[in-house]
Amino acid sequence: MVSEELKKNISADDNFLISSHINPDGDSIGGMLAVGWLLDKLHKKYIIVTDSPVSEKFKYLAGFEKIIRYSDNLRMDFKIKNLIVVDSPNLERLGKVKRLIPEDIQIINIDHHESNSLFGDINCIDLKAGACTEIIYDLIHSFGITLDKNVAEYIYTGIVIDTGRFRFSNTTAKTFGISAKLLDAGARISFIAEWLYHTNSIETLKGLGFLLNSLETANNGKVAIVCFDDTYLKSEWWERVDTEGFVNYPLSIEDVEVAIFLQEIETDKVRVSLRSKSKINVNEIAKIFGGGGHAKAAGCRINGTISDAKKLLLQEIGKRMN
Ligand SMILES: [Mn+2]
Repeated sequence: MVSEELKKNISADDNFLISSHINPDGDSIGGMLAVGWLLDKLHKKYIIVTDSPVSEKFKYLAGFEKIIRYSDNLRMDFKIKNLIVVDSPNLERLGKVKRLIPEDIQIINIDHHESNSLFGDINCIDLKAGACTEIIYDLIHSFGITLDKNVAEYIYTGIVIDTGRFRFSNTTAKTFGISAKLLDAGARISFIAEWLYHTNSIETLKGLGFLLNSLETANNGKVAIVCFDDTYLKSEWWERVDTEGFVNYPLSIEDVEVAIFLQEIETDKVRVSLRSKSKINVNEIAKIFGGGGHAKAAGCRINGTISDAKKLLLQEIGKRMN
């Protein structure tokens, strides 16, 4: 349910900063744009800033270019009074965007992560929501504003990405109910499916081949690990690889319960994606390393080499498996 307090503050106050977690996914991107769309309707000023670049994959969303990547020279022509955070369990996950937050700001926290630390002055958390954009759908609905094609696609994108195309257990009857309304409002569902799931760059496929070559298992075949190491980083095409969904390949192996995807983002800094089929809560593991997420999908960053990260993660997973 959307609280009256949230509604009141969004309509009363001016000047918003909208952000989401580092390496924003479809739910973050769709969610930020949907909040921006609502603020436009309410004639508010806002700016959307993220720590990391947004994947070109989502460029079909109208106004995609409104999402600005953080830089130290970023100048705003208005003073921000409110921060709306979408899809982030805590403020640390905003990365460098944290530097833009003044002391006296009001924080509005819209999220569906189990691990959410309730960091907002107003917390709008719905753990049952398949995607944050479902919560934003309710918010827009509470204002009685009619959806158009653009916002329908923002919301739909969040839902398709976070529910794994309506397959994960977070998919509810409400998810389908909202999706029906989005279809009515003009969301191009078959175009989006074709673009998100059946269109790849050659670099992405080369990257996937490279990644699958590194596949190994541990814990009697219950953990599968894939990684991108230095050699990959030295290729001149790796930046054009879209790694979204790669971690699902090792997870698809029969008997594998947990999949680990390691990517050395810079020397001695490893980006970790964790997926679980059910028994092991990977959110708990990611939290140990300062990350977070959901029970079945989580991420974190570990300082060290790929093999350091592997050892640390296998230790933690091992403790929970035995
Ligand atoms: Mn989400």
